Amino acid sequence: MAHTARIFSGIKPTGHLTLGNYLGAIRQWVETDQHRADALFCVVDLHALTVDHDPARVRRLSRQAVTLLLAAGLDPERCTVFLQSHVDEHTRLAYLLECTATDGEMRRMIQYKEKVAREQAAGRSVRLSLLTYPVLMAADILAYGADEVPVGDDQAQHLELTRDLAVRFNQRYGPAFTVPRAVLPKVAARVMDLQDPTSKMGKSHAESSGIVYLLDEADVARRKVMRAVTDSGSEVTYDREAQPGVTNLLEILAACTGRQPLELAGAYASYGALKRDTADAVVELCRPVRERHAQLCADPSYVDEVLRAGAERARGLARPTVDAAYRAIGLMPPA
Ligand code: AQP
Repeated sequence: MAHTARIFSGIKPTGHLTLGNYLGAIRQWVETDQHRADALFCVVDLHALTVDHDPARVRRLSRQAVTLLLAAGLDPERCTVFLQSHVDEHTRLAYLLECTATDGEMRRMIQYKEKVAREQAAGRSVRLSLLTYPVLMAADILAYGADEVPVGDDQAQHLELTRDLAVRFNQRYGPAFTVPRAVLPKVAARVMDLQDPTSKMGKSHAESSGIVYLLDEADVARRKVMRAVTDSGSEVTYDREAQPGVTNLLEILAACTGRQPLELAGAYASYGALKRDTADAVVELCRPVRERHAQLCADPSYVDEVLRAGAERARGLARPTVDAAYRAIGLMPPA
């Protein structure tokens, strides 16, 4: 019998979900992944605690993220949608993986270095969980025996670490884990900030004028795109080095319309027209998601039930794998 792929992917409730999250991840989950595989999609709330956070906001954003995933088209009849903190197996396994990873490899993580710099610049202390967070991410994936992990390219290094940990654990203690692989979206693997097109559009960034949130009103989203930073010169060329602003717009428009950025570059003679069409495309892309989100908010018990059923299924899948890893590493099972 053909093997059905198992897919795991997650999203952090560190801010309102963005166009980057949608084009780089959620859309592929909705359109492809939930139809072709046994897919688990997790709002990874524990990961939102690695930096300064407000408890009430994390709770609110967690519910909002789940609601938006359903609004975007994840179907709980087809896939498993759940909250990370509802399934204890993630943290249980993370400890075993902390005993597998080394201090040196954790400190080499690019995101860790970047975030340490950010926290220190803001005068905040660095939480230990910021260092160990990629191990928890590895546990998220390995607990489910996932073969594939759809991610944007910002997560590629963490995926490599997950693979290394799985291989190392299997070699030392016997075959406990499936070694997963990253699946990157073909276009819009990295949507950039509209005001700073050399950095990623990230939902946790404080400056929001270059970030389109999925729940932005149409006129707000339009204004953000129309005010996007473009580059010196006036020709529309697809060149990330020389024209990062224009290239970002071309990639967003391409991702929204299913066309190729290079082909679109040839179709525009001015930045203004490119911005207008990109703004229209973004507004039309987000509109149905926003409308469906409003409908779902009117029925919170539906979202609660999705989360309850999702956690139950996830627990059932993860527990045998994590129990087996506990035995393999040398821990005595309870009598
Ligand atoms: N700008 C982006 N372009 C393409 N894909 C993106 N993703 C995130 N941003 C972009 C993908 O969305 C999924 C969930 O992302 P996340 O919650 O892990 O990261 P975030 O939205 O970037 O949130 P933060 O808190 O702003 O992140 P950092 O940690 O960078 O501070 C992932 O598949 C991600 O690749």
